[in-house]
Amino acid sequence: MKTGFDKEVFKKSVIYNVKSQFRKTLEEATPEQVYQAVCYAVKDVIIDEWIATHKEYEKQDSKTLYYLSMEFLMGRALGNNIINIMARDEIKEALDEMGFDLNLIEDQEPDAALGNGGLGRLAACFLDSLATLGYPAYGCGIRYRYGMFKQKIVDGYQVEVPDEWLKNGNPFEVRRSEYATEVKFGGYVRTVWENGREKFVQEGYQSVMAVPYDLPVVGYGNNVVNTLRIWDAQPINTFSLDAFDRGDYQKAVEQENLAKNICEVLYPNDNHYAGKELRLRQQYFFISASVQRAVLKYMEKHDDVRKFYEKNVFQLNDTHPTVAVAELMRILLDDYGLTWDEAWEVTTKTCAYTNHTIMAEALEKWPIELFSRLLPRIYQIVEEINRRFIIQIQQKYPGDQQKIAKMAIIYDGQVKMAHMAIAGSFSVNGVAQLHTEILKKQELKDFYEMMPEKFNNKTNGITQRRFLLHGNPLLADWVTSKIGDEWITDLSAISKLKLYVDDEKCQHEFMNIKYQNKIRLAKYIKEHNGIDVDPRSIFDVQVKRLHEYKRQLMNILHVMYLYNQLKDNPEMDMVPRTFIFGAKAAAGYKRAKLTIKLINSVADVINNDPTINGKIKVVFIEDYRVSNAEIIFAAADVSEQISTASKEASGTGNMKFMLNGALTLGTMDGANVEIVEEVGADHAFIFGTSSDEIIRMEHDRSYNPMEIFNNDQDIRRVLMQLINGYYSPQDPELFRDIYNSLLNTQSSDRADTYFILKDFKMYADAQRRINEAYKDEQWWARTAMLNTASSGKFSSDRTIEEYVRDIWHLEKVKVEV
Ligand code: DL6
Repeated sequence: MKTGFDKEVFKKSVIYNVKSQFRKTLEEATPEQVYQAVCYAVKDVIIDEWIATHKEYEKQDSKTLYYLSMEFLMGRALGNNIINIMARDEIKEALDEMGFDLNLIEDQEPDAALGNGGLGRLAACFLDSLATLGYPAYGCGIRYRYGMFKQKIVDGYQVEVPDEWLKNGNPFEVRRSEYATEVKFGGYVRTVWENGREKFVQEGYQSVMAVPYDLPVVGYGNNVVNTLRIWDAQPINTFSLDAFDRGDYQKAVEQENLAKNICEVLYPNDNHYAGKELRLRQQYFFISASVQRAVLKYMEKHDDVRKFYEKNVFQLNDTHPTVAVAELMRILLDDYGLTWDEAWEVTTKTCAYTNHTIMAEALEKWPIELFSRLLPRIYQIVEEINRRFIIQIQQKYPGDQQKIAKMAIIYDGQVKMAHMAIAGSFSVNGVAQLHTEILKKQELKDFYEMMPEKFNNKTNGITQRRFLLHGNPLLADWVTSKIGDEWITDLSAISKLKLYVDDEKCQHEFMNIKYQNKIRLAKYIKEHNGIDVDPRSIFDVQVKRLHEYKRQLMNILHVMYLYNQLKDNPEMDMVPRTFIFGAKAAAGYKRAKLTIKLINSVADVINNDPTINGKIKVVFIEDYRVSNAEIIFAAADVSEQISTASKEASGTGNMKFMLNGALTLGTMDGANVEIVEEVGADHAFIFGTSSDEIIRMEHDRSYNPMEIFNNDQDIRRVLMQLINGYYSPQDPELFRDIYNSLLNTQSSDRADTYFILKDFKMYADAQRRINEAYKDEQWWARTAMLNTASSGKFSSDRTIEEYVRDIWHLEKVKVEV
């Protein structure tokens, strides 16, 4: 525990908060009210450190990172904050003495689900690491009123329910109305001459007020508290008198609605771009506010905006915040009167871009008509950036029109955000070695060839403080008892566990903890799904967003195949297996939603078949999110990372499973490659077609799944069960689309776009190897321990240090309270 935490003061604070917030005594308060009161008491502890941190940053005039992201998938704050102020034991004790269970209180908190999946959770892990390492940083995003939808499963189908996470307020946030900033949309640009200079004035626009809410991001045990700043939109003048006076009622209503709509909801698409006008509004809204504020803050203490980049760096989390390039240019040109070259130098020394996907459907391209109507001044600037960029291309590749067609920022009636991000940034990074290589050799080849110095790799990471220390307290305590607690802030130290992997007693302890965690998950499944699962069975888990490239379909087809084998041969030698799925599908993604229905239909048949003696169970965990993920990772034996090679940029779930001692069953894709490198190929189950081979087959279109279907009766049997009503007797046609997707060419797409049939038998073989390996208890225990012990590389602390070293160049700051 850190000094300075006073249990008795804390208790009084909780009692006082219940009284002042809810006019109740502790006995009368609901669990939710007690939760709020506890949060306010914790906030009291944090707030002094928060103030002190920012004072220190100011004193040192530190260079600051702005991590610009449409998504921050933070999960719950209370448990994490308590851990990071190092007061968990004391607070638990204090609450015990008051008659409350800390775990139940933590369960009152809604997840802050301001993100879809990997990209948003990565941003949250990065914030945790930045604060823990003591680097000055802001996360900048949107305060969506509704975050990622809640998923209900009704009759096997996904139903989306709005996520009212702010219903009871957010105790940790602080509204900073003093930093409210105007953001302008639409209108037109008038050119005026002033003192012999051309000036651009936006007129006839609509505007909204961006109001920031700050959330504390608490570093682990170091007094550092950084800020996640999320912006809310408010009308400038609600029903402004002006508008009424002129009878312009319509305009006043429009302003009000514009503000209301902007922050209403997170677009629930992962790796898919929907091209909606409101999305572009959201992007410009939070970027304009964040960039304006960053420049103003800098100018409070400095007088030369030309040196802005010396003290500030903007990391663009995918292309979503790319409009920052043009917005910074606008501010420098129009508000500070810099020349184009001066402004461009500042901008390209400030911005850096991370690419998170090669999926074509995720690439953002905005129609010129929409972009220029919504952001007329910004569009002018983008046109000029494009004009100059094309000149550069022409100089490098004289006469090569193809290069311009492939690389221009504006082309074919569209503004291409990735191209602008690359042109406007000094660094472009992928998120795992393989991904970065694919970017360089395939997807961004032309850009790499023209400016190789910008490209670099930063393999993703995860915070061990949430995904081991908080999510798996039994294992965390055990690890600490063996090797001390250094791993909490330096995960490379976890390799010291390697000393114990051959120690039988340790193996036993390790597997016993896994067993306890499996009991915890089994209880959760019983409560939430009403299904009994046997904690002695292999817990084989695939939890992540539902997307065809992630191949949940291959997993469930394999379950169907295994079930067929078991039906044919009930005595088959098989370790009981519980296949656990958790996944949200984008609301409009029909095939993904049908896959959820398929999983649940298969579960219904198999779980209710007494003839297989419970050897297979299938569970679909409803509403997969950060808070239940922590319980799931801790309990997994097998981590399914089975994307089509080349498609998963990195993956981060794979790292969370590894840290918690699960063995990877995966393709050589994303960060799986590096996981295997760390733990050794003998300690993971790797299968499938290589990324080179996949890319080759995509190019020469040589792959024909029908051949496999015709020649393999096991596969044919499984696929026929999709269309003969085996799992949908009421509606045999229900899964026809899935069947078709595997065998029939779909519009422009090849059949079986994600090579499921191609990899199927290799996958089944890897599954068989798992079955055999699990029987050797000692081998499994040793390998599970070895996975935990080899996970050091995958801390987001390591990732952040690499960003700092190669891109951000920040200085660590010490905060004394
Ligand atoms: O980099 C974080 C995460 C990767 O681990 C996943 O592999 C990748 O799919 C994900 N990408 C996205 C892309 N969204 N968009 N655009 O979420 O990023």
